[in-house]
Amino acid sequence: MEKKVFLLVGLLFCCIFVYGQSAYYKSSAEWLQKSESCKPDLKYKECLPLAIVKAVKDSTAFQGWRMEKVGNPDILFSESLKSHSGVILDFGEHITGNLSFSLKLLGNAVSDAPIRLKFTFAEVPGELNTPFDPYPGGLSRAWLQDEIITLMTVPVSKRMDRRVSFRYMKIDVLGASSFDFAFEHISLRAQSSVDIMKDTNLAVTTSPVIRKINEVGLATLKECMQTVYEDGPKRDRRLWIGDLYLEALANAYSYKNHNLTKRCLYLLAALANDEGLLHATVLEEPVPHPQTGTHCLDYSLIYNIALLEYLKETSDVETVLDLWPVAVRQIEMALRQFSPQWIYDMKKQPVYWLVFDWKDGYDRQASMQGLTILALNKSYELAQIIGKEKEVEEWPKIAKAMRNAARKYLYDKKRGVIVSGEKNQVSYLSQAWMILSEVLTQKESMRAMEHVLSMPDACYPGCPYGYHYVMEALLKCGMNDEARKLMIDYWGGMISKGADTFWEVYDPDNDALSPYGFFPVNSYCHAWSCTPVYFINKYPEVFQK
Ligand code: RAM
Repeated sequence: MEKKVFLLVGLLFCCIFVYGQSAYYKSSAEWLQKSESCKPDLKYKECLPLAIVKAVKDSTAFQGWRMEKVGNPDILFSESLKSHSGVILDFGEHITGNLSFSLKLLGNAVSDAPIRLKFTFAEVPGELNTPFDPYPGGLSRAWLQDEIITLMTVPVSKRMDRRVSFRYMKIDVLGASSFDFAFEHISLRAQSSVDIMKDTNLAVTTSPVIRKINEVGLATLKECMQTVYEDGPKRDRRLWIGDLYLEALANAYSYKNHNLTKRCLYLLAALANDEGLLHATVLEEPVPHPQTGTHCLDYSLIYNIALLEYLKETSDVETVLDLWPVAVRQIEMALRQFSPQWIYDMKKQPVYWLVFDWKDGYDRQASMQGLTILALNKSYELAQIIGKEKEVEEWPKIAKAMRNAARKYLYDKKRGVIVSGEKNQVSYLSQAWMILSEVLTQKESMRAMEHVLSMPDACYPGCPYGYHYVMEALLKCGMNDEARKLMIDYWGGMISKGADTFWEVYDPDNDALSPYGFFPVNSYCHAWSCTPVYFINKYPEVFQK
């Protein structure tokens, strides 16, 4: 009963927030309610530490560190914690939740002073072995998972308020007097909105490496499926449109929790800005709200594609009819950014943030041209399914004009590649987006991809998010062997370096790469990296043979 009242009050606040924003869509408040009604219940599991490990410096290991098993956690229940300060516990898998522990006195000890403990949680070994301070990163220092707790007396039981995400946990005793104490209990209450799947009934012919990639992808997705599709359970712990799209694709081939997708689509729509433009990211707490001012025009268009995929998976026309005005508006907003020649104008005000990939120096113009064409085509397909194509009959014509413009201004016919920006940059992603949007014919697509893959100085992606679209493009132009190789080299490469969930950022040649100036703050269980699950299960003829 109490919970119900609390929820109702919360929802009321949200509605006030939505109305207070002078909502562009008149149904915003209703959409927020629909989103809330799809909020999943979380499933919980008690997890215990499996081993004591020690960090070993190893230049051949990922980020220079690996863990080695040195003992059994049992000793922490009988021996003084003071003699084990700095101990590292391995929980054996990536988990997300709240830590609980209780401490007891040893022998005849009497507690006579407070104790001070520091817990550091890490997704990967390097994170535990790189000093956090002085903090050089661009994002909040508080994302790093080190927590200092002062306990006034022992025996004591404690549940940590902060939800953490990790595999390894280090405990330092920062302050204690002469009395001895040990753990009586320590566990993590792990949470997710789904129960882990380890397999998706892959064909018996599937190679062990692809099986392992599928398994790690499933674990990554499970960790990110909380009460929304989070981008990363350690950081940023919120819904981003790009991550939602890729998670929903993988979900459709695994957990099939389509209600979570529905919740996220409604939530984003309800929190659009006063022009109807979606925020790239929204947060659930303390009440659902957008990260005001954060708009990524590529993500706005990806929303439409996600909506179409949702419809194809669920046949839920009712939801799509509700959200159709949102899709129309995202297209309108994108079209405003084009030149009279139908080329995406990177300088036109307002200049929008375009994500596509975290990669320094990557020119996004051609990618945006390609994505807009694709979004026009997919949104038109959506219109046809729900009987709205009359409303938007000019879209195919605009898409055609953009395609012609792309071929005229962005296609270097001689070399057979798409170029982007003032410096005519050749990148993997410029090719990928022009292939996905069918600006290039099948033959031209293969030529462009072959060219870029063999070009040592081509701009390659920095993230699994970017590589997702490269994979899609390879499969679209029939380069199945190359797609398989890319999956094994790239996602398999993370596994060879010790990944048990896939990382936000991965460049095989630079373990320390970070968009935030400090690799420990990267997310090492990241939603947008889970899509091998989608590829492996959607294309069994390529990946399961
Ligand atoms: C970061 C995260 C997230 C991504 C945005 C654009 O915060 O990596 O996944 O969607 O950037």
